Amino acid sequence: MQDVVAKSTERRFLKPFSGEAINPPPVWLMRQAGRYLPEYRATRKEAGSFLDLCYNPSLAAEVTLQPIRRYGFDASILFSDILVVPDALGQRVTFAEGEGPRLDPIREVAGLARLSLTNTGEKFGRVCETVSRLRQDLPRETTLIGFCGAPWTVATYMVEGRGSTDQGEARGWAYRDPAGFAQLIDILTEASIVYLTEQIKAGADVIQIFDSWAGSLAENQFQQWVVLPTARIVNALKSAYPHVPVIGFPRGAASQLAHFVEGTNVDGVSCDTSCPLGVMQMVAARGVVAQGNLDPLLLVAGGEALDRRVDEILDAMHGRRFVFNLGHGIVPETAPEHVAQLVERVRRSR
Ligand code: 1CP
Repeated sequence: MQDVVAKSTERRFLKPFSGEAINPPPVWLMRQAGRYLPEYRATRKEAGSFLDLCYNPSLAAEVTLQPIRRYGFDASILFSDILVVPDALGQRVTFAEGEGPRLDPIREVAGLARLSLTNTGEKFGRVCETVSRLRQDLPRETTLIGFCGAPWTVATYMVEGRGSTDQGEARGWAYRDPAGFAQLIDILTEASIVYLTEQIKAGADVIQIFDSWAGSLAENQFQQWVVLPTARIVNALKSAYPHVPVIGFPRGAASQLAHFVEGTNVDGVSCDTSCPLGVMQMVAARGVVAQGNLDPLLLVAGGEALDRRVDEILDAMHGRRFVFNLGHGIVPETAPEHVAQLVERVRRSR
């Protein structure tokens, strides 16, 4: 036990979460494993479909480690996808090449009969096997982040059957039949608690909850479908694992961040690109770690524009509880050298 504590205190990533602002700040990037890396594209080919890759512990661990080998990030995020949860619950998910996810949509309560938490064991087990391998294979100073999608965002894919621009079908169901929609959110909340608990048991040091479509909701709907289910997940994890930090990512909801922080009990908030640096400072002043928020397109552009914005973010967050990251995931067009430029710039800051 003492050894475990000694190891974890060496991890720089965890310092802002224990109240210690460090310079340079810890750095990792959302979608740091992915198509911008040639070695990812090679492994992806070998794996077959995208979900085959997510469920193959040896290959999923390999693609998780690729960006760590190249850049030595302070944190590594499990390679998987938020849509593993509906897939494991029994709603078949496919990824059409170049087209994103496809699901057979569930648009009313009767469709929920297709889902069952008791069937998730095998698929969750394969993902957790990846987590255990990673905890063995990662350098000991690298923090391992486990994750899931937030119930609201996962529900939008289950209801729409694909990615959408306005999440209209899900918002419509929530207005038309709030009690029925709440059943779907409850199933996802329960499944997320089980899934994240297993990831922590397998070796995840930190959890991030991705709510990519949180920004499409009205204030009262945000409270009901984002804040309350997230709070349930966070509090369930905290009652069993109080030392495991949980980061929320309510993308597009900068104007509701104070409310999100207060209502969910998260230890950190990942901030999207449109979130003002002043709001990130406010988050940090409340004793919560702010993470973010460089525009992923600046990482495509590179050059001086990239350096200038990295410096602005570092200056604004200097001496505060902060983790350097993007405002959203790395896009496939990104040159790997620009990622190296970014990491070096952050690491050389004082
Ligand atoms: O190989 C490929 O071409 C597949 C591309 C890809 C990758 C690399 C998808 C399909 N998922 C992932 C990995 C992934 N997804 C990770 C791995 C860890 C890392 O960050 O390196 C994570 C955390 C996710 C989370 C995820 N999946 C989110 C939340 C974050 C976000 O991007 O907003 C969402 C919304 C998804 C759904 C999804 N999976 C894949 C795609 C293309 C999408 C988006 C579909 C859409 O709405 O357009």
